[in-house]
Amino acid sequence: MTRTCAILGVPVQTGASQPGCLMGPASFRTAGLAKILSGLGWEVHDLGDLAIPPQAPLAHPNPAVHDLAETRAWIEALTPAVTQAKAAHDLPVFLGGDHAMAAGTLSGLASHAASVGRPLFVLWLDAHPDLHTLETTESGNLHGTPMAYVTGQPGCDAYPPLAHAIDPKNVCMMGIRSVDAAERALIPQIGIEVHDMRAIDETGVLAPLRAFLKRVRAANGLLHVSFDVDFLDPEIAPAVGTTVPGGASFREAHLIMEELCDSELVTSLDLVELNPFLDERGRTAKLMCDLTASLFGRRVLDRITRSY
Ligand code: 6HN
Ligand code: MN
Ligand code: MN
Ligand code: MN
Repeated sequence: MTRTCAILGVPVQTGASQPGCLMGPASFRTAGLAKILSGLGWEVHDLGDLAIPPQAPLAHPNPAVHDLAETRAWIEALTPAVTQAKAAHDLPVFLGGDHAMAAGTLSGLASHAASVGRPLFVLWLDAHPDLHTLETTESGNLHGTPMAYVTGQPGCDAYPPLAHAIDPKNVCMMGIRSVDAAERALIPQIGIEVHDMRAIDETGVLAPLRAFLKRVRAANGLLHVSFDVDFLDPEIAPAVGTTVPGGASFREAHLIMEELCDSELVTSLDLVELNPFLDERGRTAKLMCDLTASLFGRRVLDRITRSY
């Protein structure tokens, strides 16, 4: 049976400090994402771009917070759109847009998971844990807050009420290498599994990934992958506003996507933080498309049988 994939553009950029992520969905489309996925045998439905109406400013007791009304509106627009896109397609892909998008995609996916009675797991590929609340963020850039919101942390009540929180124990982070003090304190407190770059240097990506996938399979979980461009080393992926040196290599990233493909566990995907204004002749957009192709079944040789 042909598997179906939806593509939904989410041109949010107000969660970041500098403009440009607005052009993310257009850059992915220009790089030929839909054609690449249909070439791999998927039935692709491009749902176009989501939009929000212009917003009146909304103040927050934390004076650093900016563009709160926009992020709220994106969450409100995304939650039902994502629930619907997931109900109708095997593997929807959400094209950011900055990572504030994940506050809405994960809230929508958590609702879908609750409606089908399965737990939602999240693989978070990022240099950052994005675990700030609206009270702890010092930059005020709300792309640093989605993980705190969707796991139901106090301090996010200026966002829309969350119908279904995600269990932090169902979240696995890889690639982390820039953590602020408030986030550092929260990680052990809520029990998120974090593999920082030092851990990945020690173990490689496969051992922790396979252990996580085993947990997802045992729980019959849905698996969402949230892929922030800054997970990758800036030498290979310059088109992102929050570069941190020492990121995942070309092969580490492809190996994760290939292993995810073989597992057949992934049920949705975010591609976020691509800032085409900072790209070099589209190379970051093309790399992100190639990585997505690995997740959707592109391979060098015919599939070998693997037993989990
Ligand atoms: N991202 N922790 C920093 C901040 O400003 O709160 C960086 C956030 C980066 C956000 O990776 O999507
Ligand atoms: Mn469709
Ligand atoms: Mn992020
Ligand atoms: Mn990041």
